[in-house]
Amino acid sequence: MALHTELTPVRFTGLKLTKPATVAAGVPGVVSSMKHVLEAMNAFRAVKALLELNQKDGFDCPGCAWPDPDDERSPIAEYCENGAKAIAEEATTRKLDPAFFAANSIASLGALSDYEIGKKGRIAQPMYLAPGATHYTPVSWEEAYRTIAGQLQQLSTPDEAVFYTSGRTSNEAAFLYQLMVREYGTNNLPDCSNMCHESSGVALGEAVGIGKGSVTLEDVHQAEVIVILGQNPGTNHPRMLTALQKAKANGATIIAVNPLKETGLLNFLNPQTVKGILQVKTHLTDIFLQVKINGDMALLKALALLLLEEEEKNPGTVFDQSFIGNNTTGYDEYITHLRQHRLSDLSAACGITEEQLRQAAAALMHKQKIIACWAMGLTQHKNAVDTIREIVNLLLLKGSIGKPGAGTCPVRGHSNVQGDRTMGIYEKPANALLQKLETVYGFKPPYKHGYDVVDAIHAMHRGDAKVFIAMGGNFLSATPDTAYTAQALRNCRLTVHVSTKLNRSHLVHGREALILPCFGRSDKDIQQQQAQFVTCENSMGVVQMSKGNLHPISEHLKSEPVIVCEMAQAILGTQSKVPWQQYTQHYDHIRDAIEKVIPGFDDYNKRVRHPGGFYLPNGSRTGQFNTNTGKANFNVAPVTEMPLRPEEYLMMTIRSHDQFNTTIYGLDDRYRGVHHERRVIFMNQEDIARAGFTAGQVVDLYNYHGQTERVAPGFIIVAYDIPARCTATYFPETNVLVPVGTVADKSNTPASKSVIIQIKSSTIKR
Ligand SMILES: Nc1nc2c(c(=O)[nH]1)N[C@H]1C(S)=C(S)[C@@H](COP(=O)(O)OP(=O)(O)OC[C@H]3O[C@@H](n4cnc5c(=O)[nH]c(N)nc54)[C@H](O)[C@@H]3O)O[C@H]1N2
Ligand SMILES: Nc1nc2c(c(=O)[nH]1)N[C@H]1C(S)=C(S)[C@@H](COP(=O)(O)OP(=O)(O)OC[C@H]3O[C@@H](n4cnc5c(=O)[nH]c(N)nc54)[C@H](O)[C@@H]3O)O[C@H]1N2
Ligand SMILES: [Mo]
Repeated sequence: MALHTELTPVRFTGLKLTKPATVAAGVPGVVSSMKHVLEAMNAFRAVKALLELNQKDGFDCPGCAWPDPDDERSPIAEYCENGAKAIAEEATTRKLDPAFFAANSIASLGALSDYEIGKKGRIAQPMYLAPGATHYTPVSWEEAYRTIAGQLQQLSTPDEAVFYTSGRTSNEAAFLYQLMVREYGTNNLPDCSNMCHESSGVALGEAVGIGKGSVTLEDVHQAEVIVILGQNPGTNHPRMLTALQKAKANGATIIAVNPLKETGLLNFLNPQTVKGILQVKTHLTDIFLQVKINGDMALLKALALLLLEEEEKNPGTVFDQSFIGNNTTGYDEYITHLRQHRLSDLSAACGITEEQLRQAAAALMHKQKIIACWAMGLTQHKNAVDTIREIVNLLLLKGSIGKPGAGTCPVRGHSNVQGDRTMGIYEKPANALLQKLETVYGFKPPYKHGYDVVDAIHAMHRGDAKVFIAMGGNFLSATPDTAYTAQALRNCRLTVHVSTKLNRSHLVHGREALILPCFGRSDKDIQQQQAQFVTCENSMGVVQMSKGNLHPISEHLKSEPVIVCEMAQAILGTQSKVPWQQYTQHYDHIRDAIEKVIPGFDDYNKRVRHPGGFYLPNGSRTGQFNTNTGKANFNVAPVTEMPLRPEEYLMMTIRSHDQFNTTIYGLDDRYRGVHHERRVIFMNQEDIARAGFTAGQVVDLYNYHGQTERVAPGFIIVAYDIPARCTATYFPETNVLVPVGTVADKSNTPASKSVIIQIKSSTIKR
């Protein structure tokens, strides 16, 4: 059994359990965030950063993509506990200088946990790892660019290089990056979206003609019913709770669908209001449906079936027949399909009683302003695209899209993941974008589609891709099948990371490796004596400016746009048709270029300077469905169940309250009552007894997909309120178990929420 402890060290930190919390945020949230901030920097820098966070003339939170209020923003605290932690992590004054890298070998750093690695500090100058070397050494920016250009020029085709992007990259940097990559000659532009909301993008594109959500924040406030599926907003989008609170005040009903009774879905104490501080809590969820993992398809069909029953009894009272007739296709086929189902079967398949299903259907029955919100609990399954289309089916039956207070709300992850796509970071670009690049710049971009994340891992593993360049992120730890991905990266001739913080992808590297340190959101960016800002697009399609205000921790850092321009000049040389030099002088030039290439950015420089920014056009918001049929499309798809053998369980890999993806802020998961330990597996009490285990016991986790044994050793069993045969562990510790070969149909997203595992007692001691 290969343990790969350099990929995830196995060490227990001292588990303490408390009762799961029933109220989110409030004063404990404020205390927790201040603790993290003050550990990382002095109070002056902390106050300076937090005062500017998410203000109209400040910087965009590097945490999640939840939108800022269009109208009034709280002058002191337009952020959440986890946004403050994100800032603490980024704006830390600890730095990794050459002495640090001289004193710490790759092997010794690899033995640290992700939490320990992250706490080391910001990378302070470009670093190089020579072939066979054990330590990174300092390198000049020029030498680093020459190494990259040299390796890229030696490839037999540009398609042997892969250019990854994580979702913090600004619009400006993302636009330049795809421009460089396409002029170089490939569409190998995988991004974190491939592991995140790709299933939503595909489903919504097919169903309503745009891969983004349709609602605005004001719609959420006005909704009559909000259905939240597969999402844990209390931890991952805490400011969404404020919007839900407003909706509740306006009379909304909230239905939550989740295998876990997540605290943030239950009650909320808003720390930014007097009421919150005085402990007056808002009860959020009215109907809680504790679904089995991936039971959502059956659940959604059950709701549709119940609505159909009532519509047939009293025609025209439940479905919006005029909307359906005028704006949709495929209604008859869908209804015929729906009739083939029995409520009792659907109820068994999703694990929700018929009574509860009827209660939820009744809440939807005579309402039109319905919003569905979802995140990774839906997107990371084999049938994710069909499940999301089933959500749209339900909204279409009710005519609940393209009107105020109603529509689709896929809640995005990284703060600019949506903007990066808008800028053309996509392995399958539309021809229209490529033609535009050709007319504006006069080079011929490649039309052949490139690798997404999973394809890129396979290509590097086979040796078909030889150079890996990442604009942010932590590819090794974020991707599935960690041992397989590690081999893929190790097969490369060169791996390059443009990064703020040290992470495991720097330690599992190609023959040569480079780390290029860049500014984060909070850093002040001055070019040619002028303060620059960048722009980001949030989850609801609002483009805003973001301007850092903190003094960078090292004079060797560069901004992402400048790094791309300089790298492009080194790679493409004087042949390039792009005025890279000009783009580094003032970012307005980049935005002028974006305006010429990307639709919806007219008067970009002017409109983005307007406080609060501007909304991008969105057909599904206004009821114009730019699909293949010109209408919104119903979809017919079956309920699929994953058969489990008696010794097998389904595992979802989720986030704790103290992490941002692979960045581990702390070791607590306060709301779920788990403290000071991440190597835990949440199990149903009866499953524990049936398997002959006890809570607190240490077990090893196995996956056997495709005849490969994958093992994650050393996890402590925590008895938890979770449906039978369902388990949960934290990402990224269990990514070793996620088979690279189990992906969502059509979107190719790793099925990180439905991993089939076996659980065996371990020889490892607590
Ligand atoms: N603080 C913080 N904020 C973040 C992040 C972070 O790591 N930390 N990450 C950012 C990113 S990139 C993203 S994509 C988002 C992620 O935001 P979420 O999607 O909320 O994150 P996960 O922890 O993956 O949570 C998935 C939720 O879905 C539930 N779930 C799992 N499987 C199923 C299922 O089959 N059906 C249903 N109905 N529910 C299921 C889980 O119980 C859990 O509540 O958050 C963003 N914001
Ligand atoms: N098993 C499992 N796997 C998952 C998921 C899951 O739910 N379960 N979720 C998936 C999802 S939704 C996502 S989005 C991916 C995330 O995948 P990634 O986006 O690749 O991972 P992150 O952990 O967000 O990346 C963190 C690193 O980004 C760098 N960084 C931070 N800020 C900046 C910046 O401003 N500029 C630059 N250049 N670098 C910066 C730092 O060096 C930091 O170490 O993971 C996916 N993987
Ligand atoms: Mo994400």
